[in-house]
Amino acid sequence: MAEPITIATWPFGRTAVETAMKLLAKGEPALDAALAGAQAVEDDTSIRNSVGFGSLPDRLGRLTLDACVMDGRTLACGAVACVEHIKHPAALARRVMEKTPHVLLVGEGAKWFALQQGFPLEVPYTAESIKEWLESHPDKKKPDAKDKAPVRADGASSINVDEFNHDTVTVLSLDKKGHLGGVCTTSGLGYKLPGRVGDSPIIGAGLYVDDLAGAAGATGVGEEIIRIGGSLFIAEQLRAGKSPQEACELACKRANAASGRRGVHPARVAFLALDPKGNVGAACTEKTGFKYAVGRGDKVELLTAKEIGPQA
Ligand code: SD4
Repeated sequence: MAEPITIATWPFGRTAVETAMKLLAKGEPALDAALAGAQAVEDDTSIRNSVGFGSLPDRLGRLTLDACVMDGRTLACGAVACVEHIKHPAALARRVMEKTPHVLLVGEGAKWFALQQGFPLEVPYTAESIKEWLESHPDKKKPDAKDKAPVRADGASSINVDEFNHDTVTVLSLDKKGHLGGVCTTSGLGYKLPGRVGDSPIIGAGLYVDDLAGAAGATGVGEEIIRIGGSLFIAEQLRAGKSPQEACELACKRANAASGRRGVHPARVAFLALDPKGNVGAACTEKTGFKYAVGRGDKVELLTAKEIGPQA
């Protein structure tokens, strides 16, 4: 019997961890627990800029959500991207995994599948989210002298992913039977270009889970995470014998090296990992201020990830 454990990104990951740990204590499977945890965060509209409804929409004011799930026992996985009007994209991603031969459904197709599966269409906007979108729209703002990041076509440059601006919850759980499950759900970067999809619903980028190696997840600027296949990279490091901490640090080094080749410093990404024995690790690139929640037994703590600079 393994000691159950759950880890999740950012301080609001505590909500996910607390929810998941209650299910793991009852002997529920890791994927069920991680999904319930992620959905608790999707449901919490009080979390500013966070996952799910109430988050920051895209450049045109449309809120589109991305999510994926993966089961470490079988490598079964499912994902949805750029889906509108669906409150629980992670649950929808699980339906893609269980009810279709596919891995990823996007946009209108994902919405059509959601309707077919009985998901209601809902209005994702709140008075606060519309007001905030109007007031902070980057097209209205003069460039901030402090933000030296070059302007990029993906619109990511105007949004710094740091302690105060983040919106992805990645939840990794280990259940009593020693199986791993993971879920990632997000509204993506605020003010992204319409149609933009980040790392979060991409298996191997925002999430990868394999009982025979370990589980890994990501948050931060998705373009940088996709470029290095971040979560699969970490899983392969675990498979080769690295600890979760070493593997996350190596992924940050790789991300910094990759972004450096295009003159972007730092990469602004963060990773967390959990191995099948219950060891955890996390690391972020500089200025990301990445914190993560860890639950073991009935204790949940918030830890600060080690920052990896470009010289590391
Ligand atoms: C994305 N990785 O869409 C997400 C954003 C994020 O904290 O994690 N923000 O690129």
